[in-house]
Amino acid sequence: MKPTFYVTTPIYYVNDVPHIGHAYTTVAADVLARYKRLMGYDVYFLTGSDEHGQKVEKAATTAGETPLELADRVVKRFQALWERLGISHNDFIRTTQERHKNGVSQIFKDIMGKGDIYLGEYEDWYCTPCETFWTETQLIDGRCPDCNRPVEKLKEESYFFRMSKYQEQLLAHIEANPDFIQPKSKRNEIISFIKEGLRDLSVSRTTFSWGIPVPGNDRHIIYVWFDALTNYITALGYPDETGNYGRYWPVDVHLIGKDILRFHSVYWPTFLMAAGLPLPKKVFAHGWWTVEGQKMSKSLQNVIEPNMLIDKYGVDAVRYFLLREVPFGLDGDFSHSALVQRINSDLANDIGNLLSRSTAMAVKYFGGILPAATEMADIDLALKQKTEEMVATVDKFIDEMAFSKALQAIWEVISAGNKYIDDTAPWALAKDPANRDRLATVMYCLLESQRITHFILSAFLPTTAEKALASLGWNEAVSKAGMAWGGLSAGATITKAEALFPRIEE
Ligand code: ME8
Repeated sequence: MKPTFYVTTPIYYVNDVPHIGHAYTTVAADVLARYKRLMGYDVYFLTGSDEHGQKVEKAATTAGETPLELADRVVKRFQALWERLGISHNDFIRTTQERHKNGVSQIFKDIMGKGDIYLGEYEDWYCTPCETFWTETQLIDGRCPDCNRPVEKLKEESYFFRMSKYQEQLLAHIEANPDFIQPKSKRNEIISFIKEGLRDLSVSRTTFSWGIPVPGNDRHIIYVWFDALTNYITALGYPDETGNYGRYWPVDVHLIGKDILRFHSVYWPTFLMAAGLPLPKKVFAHGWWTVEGQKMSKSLQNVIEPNMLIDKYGVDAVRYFLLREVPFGLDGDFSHSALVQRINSDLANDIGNLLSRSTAMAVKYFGGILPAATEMADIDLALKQKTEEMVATVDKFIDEMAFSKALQAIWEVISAGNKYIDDTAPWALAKDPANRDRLATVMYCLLESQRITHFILSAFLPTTAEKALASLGWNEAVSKAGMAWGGLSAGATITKAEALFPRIEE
């Protein structure tokens, strides 16, 4: 049986349209999913939409729609974008689906049955846009500490989750599992937060109606984060534990932005503890994108729309830039000039040129029929070794979610390929028929190194890799074996590759 790998993105709110931040997390999860499939895993990749709560209700009122009409309309934009971006998710969960609503009610009831959800009364400062209550001391200058907007005092009857009860158990879990929360700096922040003391959490609202009612008391709506987080198991069919839930839970990694780490590393694990379910293996919080040095916001009108970038630069250039430009886990800045720079140097120049030069020579010198390698010289063995080492390095970096380092390692092999051409000078070898065997070996090594490179790159740049592999005459089924040197067989048909990435003149 194949080992399993379950990866998720946040489920995005439908009161906002998709932008580069949403694309970022989703592309990263896609790379992970595609890579693990290459490595022979049985992968389940989940994304979806968060459709309940006051924010969506308000946005719908403003738009003159019902919340469901709004959700139906906006969810299509997310789904269309994922299609364009080549996202290979196995499932898309919407929190308005019956499977989700049933699962959430069931878990809420289970935890209530165990006495860890109880009815009480709440009075505190509430930030409507963030749907979060804050204590007096958490406010900054009387405003929401997350978004800096005004808060209002709210008093309501509420169900509470006994989160305080799980403080020590959660801390012990974090201590015992150093990789549970990543990156490390974020883990330390969460540990400090928990040590300040966990209060019981209000998990129902009576101030609006768009959501899942509390079982047995439908004056109350289940708190949107309780509802949303549970998607990670309702999508697997929970409470039915036999199917996908039994197969894929606990999740290998929840990929999220740093804005929602507390929900994923404090609330969610304690809900699961209360329900008696296993905890996620890893929660990884990546950094935040700004745009040309500024926070992305509707009011600044600087929100980067991924469709517009894809139209202009192509899907793989966008995927590449997002994961190459900024180390995963750190904050980054989006700028058009940086994107154009990456496209022209890394894509058009390095990888694109290498493939078109190499395939053109194979066509010119061998009529497009891949020759066999005969005797390998040191320089050939060095290229082979570099390629093989890259495969191992990439594996390690991907396990660490170090996508930019993985790409860097791949690009080192691409540079080595370009240098190999300069050093071996195939055009000089071609002048003398006595060098025919030598030329054959050079061509084989050059093309095989790129075959492996594009094979592994298919996780990052699926459209480009498919074109490249086709021109390298490689059309075998995807399997881990494809990473090994020697995959290309003599006699394969090589066709001259078109420019993979046109240069951008601006
Ligand atoms: O928080 N930089 O949904 P959301 C990087 N529904 N990533 C960004 C980003 C930016 N500037 N802006 C958004 C929610 N993101 C909840 C989640 S999960 C059970 C419920 C990405 O639509 C990043 O992944 O506000 C962030 O965590 C997510 O979008 C927030 O999406």
